[in-house]
Amino acid sequence: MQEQIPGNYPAPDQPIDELALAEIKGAILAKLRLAIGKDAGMATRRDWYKAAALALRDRIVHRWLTAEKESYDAGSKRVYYLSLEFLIGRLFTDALNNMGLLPVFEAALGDLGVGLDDLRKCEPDAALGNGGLGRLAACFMESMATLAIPAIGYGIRYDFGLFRQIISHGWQQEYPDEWLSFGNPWEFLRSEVVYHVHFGGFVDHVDDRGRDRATWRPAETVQAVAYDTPIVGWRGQHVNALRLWSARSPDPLRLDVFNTGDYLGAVAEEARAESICKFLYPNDESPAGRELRLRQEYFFVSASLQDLVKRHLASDGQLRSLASKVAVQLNDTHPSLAVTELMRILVDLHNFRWDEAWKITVATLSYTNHTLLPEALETWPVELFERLLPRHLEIIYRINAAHLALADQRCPGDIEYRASVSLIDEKSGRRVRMGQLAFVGSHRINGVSAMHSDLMKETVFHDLNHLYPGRITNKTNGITFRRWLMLANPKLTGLLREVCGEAVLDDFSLFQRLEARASDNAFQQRFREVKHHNKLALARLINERLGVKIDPSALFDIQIKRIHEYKRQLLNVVETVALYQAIKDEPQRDWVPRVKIFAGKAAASYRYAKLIIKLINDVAEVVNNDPDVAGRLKVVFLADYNVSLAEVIIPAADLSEQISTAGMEASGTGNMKLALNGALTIGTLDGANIEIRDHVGAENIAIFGMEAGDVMVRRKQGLDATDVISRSPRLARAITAIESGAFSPDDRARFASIGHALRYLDHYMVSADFDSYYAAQRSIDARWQVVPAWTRASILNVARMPWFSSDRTIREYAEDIWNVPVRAAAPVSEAGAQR
Ligand code: T68
Repeated sequence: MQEQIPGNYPAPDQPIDELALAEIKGAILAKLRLAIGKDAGMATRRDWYKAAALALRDRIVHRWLTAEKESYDAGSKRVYYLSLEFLIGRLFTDALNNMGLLPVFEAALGDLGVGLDDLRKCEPDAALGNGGLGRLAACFMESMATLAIPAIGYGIRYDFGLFRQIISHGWQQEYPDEWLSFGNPWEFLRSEVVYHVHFGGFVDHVDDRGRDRATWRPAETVQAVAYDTPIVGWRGQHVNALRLWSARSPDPLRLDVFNTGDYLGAVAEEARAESICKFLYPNDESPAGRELRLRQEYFFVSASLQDLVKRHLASDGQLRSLASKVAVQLNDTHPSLAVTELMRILVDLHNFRWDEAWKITVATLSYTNHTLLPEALETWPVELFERLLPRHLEIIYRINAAHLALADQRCPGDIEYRASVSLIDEKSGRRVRMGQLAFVGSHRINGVSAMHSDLMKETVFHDLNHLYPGRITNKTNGITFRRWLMLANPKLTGLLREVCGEAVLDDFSLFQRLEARASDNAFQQRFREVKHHNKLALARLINERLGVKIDPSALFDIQIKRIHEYKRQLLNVVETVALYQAIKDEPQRDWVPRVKIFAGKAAASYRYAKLIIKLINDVAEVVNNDPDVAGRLKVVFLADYNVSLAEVIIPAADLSEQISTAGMEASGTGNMKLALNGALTIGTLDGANIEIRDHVGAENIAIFGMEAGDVMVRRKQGLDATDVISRSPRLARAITAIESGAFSPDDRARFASIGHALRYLDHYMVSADFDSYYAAQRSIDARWQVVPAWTRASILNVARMPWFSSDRTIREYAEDIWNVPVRAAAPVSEAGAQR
């Protein structure tokens, strides 16, 4: 019998060690009694889940404390990843898998009469993020732990995460996400780790022997309390903390006010403080409540910087060396205030000279940009800054003065250049530009795909790039294969282990061994069986949730992501309508059976996106109930898309829809997850689709549509799509059906605005790209019918995706941006590697 090595991913045929099994059973039972206060007879599933999670957590904590101590003793440089979003999903099986304890826990729970899978589902998703940006932060946390980079993720512990989506009569409705209502077994409340965060008031200036000394006299103080969640890396060798801040008032109950009988007034301060961490902001928020957003941003930046400065002082005794021991990554502009806060800490609180403080700040910070869409670039009214963060505004002005002086040197007298690089936008009622602030205050600014990084240089940051050449760098996104392949798709993982060897779990480059088998009939058959198994699971889920029966041998055509005009779910729906009409015209033809599966949330205030959801559901209603297309076309919208639902959908996908208007999707990461699981991509030359094409080969992906340059040209020419519609009877007919109420007999004018937009305001080029997309879809139909060729392309997609591991991305950050050492490759035990 092979020894069970802790943290080793056991091979499928490896027997469970009896001693380990007994120990885990004992640990779970002890937790059930002592931490939950129940015995086995009384315990609910949720009690069992918590007991098992706590037993697992104990095992992680030992590694965690060891890793902490080692990195402190070694004086290692540390990475701090500041992000307002961490879209983690469930942690239980992720942590079990990385600890190599999945089989033994499964067996132990089985012996105790509970199913691991049932328990797994008791865990609510931690949905502290909107979409790609938040999920990227979660993948990065896992990869940093895997690569043994000492790191802390800093964010906010929102009481309510991203809203729960319910579809009622086809419309999206939002409900609060009460993810904490049954407690959270992963987190440690650090009651002793509390920082004061200030707002408002005014600034005093005194002349201290020729040096201006500023003292901020804030009007309001909020406390930030730390909650730590351990994030364990692959094989459990290293554990990092995700530290999330919760807000509370230093004065939770005003007894004097309470005693006058004003009970609400007595807790008003507490309510105001707590509102900071009450809920996650949706990404397309309305102006109402935006002040709260700025408060959130400063709250978590200030607490995080105080924490890391304290840590650094404890080990180094002075701040001069900060940049050699600390790398702070700003995940988008939401933590941009770190530039001003670090300057304030150094200059106001630690008496640094301005110029030296500035050098330290720039050398410490770096910034990741995730979007070029002008409407998504953060700016704040100067007036709001003045009111909320008066000292920070002064600091911004001073940074800007030096920065504009440099601009004047570079381009003397060029007013436009000056205006374009300025930290203050003077055009739309003075506003602070957070992107410019983050750029100027960082030594590296990265985009998230090759094309996006190039566009950064050409568009939004063109002039800043000219002023600070060499700062912009590209770091193409990645995804963690542990969650998106091993956990989500154990059967495909099994095949990979068999064909590529056990070492494939540690060295993804071994995926290439699949290539030799890509045309092998017997292997193809097994590969298809895996896909079929995953499709059956998704079909079951769709039937349970929607009562819609789908054929698991149909082509599963998947578009899962936030609902946004630029992501063009509308293009997909219009094509669905055209296909529906075509099938009805010629019902006898040999149509490829397709199931169009959509999932995604629209921001609550984004009315047009919500109308698109309604359209998808209205089209589904008509199509799914039309006997003329039965067996050929089904349309499904799955509600409440989240990480856990993605884990079921992705392994079942045949076709991945990555159809954004070229130039608008910074990278995409769903595209990588789907291709890794063997879906072929139909996509535009946008974001990381381009790099996916380069890796999988142009013959194994379906590219269509305008390129980013064409889009810009067409925009300049005007958006009216009458010309393209008049040349495409198919498109004209689909639009007419939609706008005239063919899918909304109860309200024929419901989609008139969509028809209007498609005809005259084709900003996202849905009409302009339609014919090309329709043709690409029909070529997919043709390919699907040649089963061996399709299977081969699907296998080659899997085989050629290793580069998109977030381990590769994090290695690049570590080398080019953070300057921290990285473990060469996760150590593989002999037992693990040689099987
Ligand atoms: C996404 N951005 C990009 N933003 O759209 C996607 N925005 O192309 C990319 O792959 C991903 O980031 C990771 O780099 C977002 O997800 C947001 O969620 C967001 C949130 C708040 C405010 C603005």
